Amino acid sequence: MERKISADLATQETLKLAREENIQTIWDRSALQDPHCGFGMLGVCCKNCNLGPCRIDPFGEGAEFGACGADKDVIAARNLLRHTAAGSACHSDHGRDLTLALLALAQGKTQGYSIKAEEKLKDLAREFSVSIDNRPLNVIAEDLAKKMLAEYGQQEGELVFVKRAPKKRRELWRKLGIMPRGVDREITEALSRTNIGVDNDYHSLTMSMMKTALTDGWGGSMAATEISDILFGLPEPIRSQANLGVLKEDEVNIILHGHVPLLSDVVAETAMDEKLIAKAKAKGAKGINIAGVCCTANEVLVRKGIPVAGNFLQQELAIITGAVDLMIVDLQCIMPSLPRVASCFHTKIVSTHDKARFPGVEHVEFKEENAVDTAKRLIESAIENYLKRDKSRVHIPKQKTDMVVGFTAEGVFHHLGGKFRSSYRPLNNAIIEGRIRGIVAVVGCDNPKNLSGGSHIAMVKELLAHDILVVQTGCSAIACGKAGLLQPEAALEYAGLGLREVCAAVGIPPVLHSGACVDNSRILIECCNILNEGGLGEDFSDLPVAGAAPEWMSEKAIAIGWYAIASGIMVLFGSPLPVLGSENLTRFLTKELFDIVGAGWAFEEDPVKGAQLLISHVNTKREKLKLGPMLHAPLIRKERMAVTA
Ligand code: SF4
Ligand code: MSK
Repeated sequence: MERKISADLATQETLKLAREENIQTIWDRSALQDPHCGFGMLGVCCKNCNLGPCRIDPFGEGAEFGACGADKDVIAARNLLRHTAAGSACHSDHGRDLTLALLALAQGKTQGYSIKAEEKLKDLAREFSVSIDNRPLNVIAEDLAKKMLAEYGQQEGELVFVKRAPKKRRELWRKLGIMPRGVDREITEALSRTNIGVDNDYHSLTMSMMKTALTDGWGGSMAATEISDILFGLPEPIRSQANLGVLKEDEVNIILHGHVPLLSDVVAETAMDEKLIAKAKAKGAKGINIAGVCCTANEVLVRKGIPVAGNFLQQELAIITGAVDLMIVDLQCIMPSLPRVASCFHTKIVSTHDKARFPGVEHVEFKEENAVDTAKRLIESAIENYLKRDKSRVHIPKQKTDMVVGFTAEGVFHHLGGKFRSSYRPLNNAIIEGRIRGIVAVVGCDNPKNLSGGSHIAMVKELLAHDILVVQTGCSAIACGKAGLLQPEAALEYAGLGLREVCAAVGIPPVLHSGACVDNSRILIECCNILNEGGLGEDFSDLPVAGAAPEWMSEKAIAIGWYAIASGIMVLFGSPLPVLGSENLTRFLTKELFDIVGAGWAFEEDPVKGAQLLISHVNTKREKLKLGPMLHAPLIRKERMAVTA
């Protein structure tokens, strides 16, 4: 299979350098896996017990059943449920870390943290039935954090955030038996179901996927977003830049990589300390440059405007520039290869989270009670390491693109509603009147099996041409940021006339960057707000909206996809879930689920064709809502794909 390299010039250039220097990257390792295991891709291998491993012949010529008697439907469904549980656990643990930090802050056990969004804390407290009357903020925060933590282990009842969902949807979840009780409760049950000889029906296994993932979207991820806003501030539109070109030849470069903003936010703040800057200058650097990779990047980007060095696929490339003095990692999406790549340069890698360790890598345990001291220590070690940088090996690509980011559910009220009319009405009206066709969330990872970021760009451009407002999170947002789609001017070049008018009127980009992967929960809230505003139906499944992850790779993406679908929002993946070995499960996920929850999966590798499927889905929803025709014909795009093979 011919491997496709990114459309991004900085990636191409640095990859060329890596190959000249014989440094292996994800593209090389991925190619070495070709052809990927067919059984794994089809989802029909199982190693859930020691009777196996077993595999089912998808062509019906070999084994039809595993040793225990499991058929391909059960095996594929059990595997997918395990992926869903792992993805949900990852996001939910992220939310738990943030909640524990809020508790520690409330109890006076942190350094460098404060309540940055007082009103949001109070709103959340009310939602969790925590009294706020004349009580100090820290007492409110303590009670709130304890209640939120208790909910993780709740055995009966319903998650509090679920009350935000439309009544009709909640009733459906109850009727289907997929209303989530507690985060840990459902994840444990999911894993229990997948043990040998427990749940042997792909239908009920699928229902468990949705129930488990709902604990992510309406539980752990939503908690992560809300508490991040409380601790670090509500994002607001802010200018910044993306791509490897944000690294600086004459400054100490520190990369923040991972997901949980607990340390990264403090590092970004601490790096502005005049004494530390003076220390860097004393070593010959002009300053301290902080940049991010992956979703930690998105967290500090949308709140502080810290530039992004790259998305998932660029983490090794950042080191290969030879200009990174320190890479601080926490957890999730951190390639195990990083220490090997770093060993070719002076770059120091420091792990900071107890759950994410690397052999041979210095571990500086991060604790909230000494966050600032830890940040200082790390920055000082980067300054020391700057002296070891071999200037002759520094090769920073020049590419960096301006962007405007930081659009939240609350922000949409402000921007699309206008300064003096905080309301979703103008947004709803733009959809109803046919200026905006609908809204699609294009999110998720970048993947060398696809077009390495290019699929996001091609899909988003096609959607924009059809007057679809695009909301983004994660590495997808970074890919589009690098391509210049997160600038207000992008509306003039890529958006259809209706969307262009709306963007020009309020001065927003046609693609709204909403944050990190956990912030897909913001998109759920935006959908709630659109429904509450009225005129576009009563349930998520009525809305002209959809979700897509053209280059998904993480189990977290599966969990996100599932909670969107369980909520009634159709999701398209650029490569199929590993279920195609089971015709029954595939049909259930891609067809029959639409009749059960009003949404299901679609798979399409070609990003433009994928966009067309999404557009057609949005059109169907518009017809069902009896909305009038669009005011303008779609934009005819000269180029379909700005992607090289
Ligand atoms: Fe094989 Fe069944 Fe054991 Fe899976 S659970 S490894 S299919 S015997
Ligand atoms: S970092 S989960 S590669 S979006 Fe959130 Fe990017 Fe996917 Fe990780």
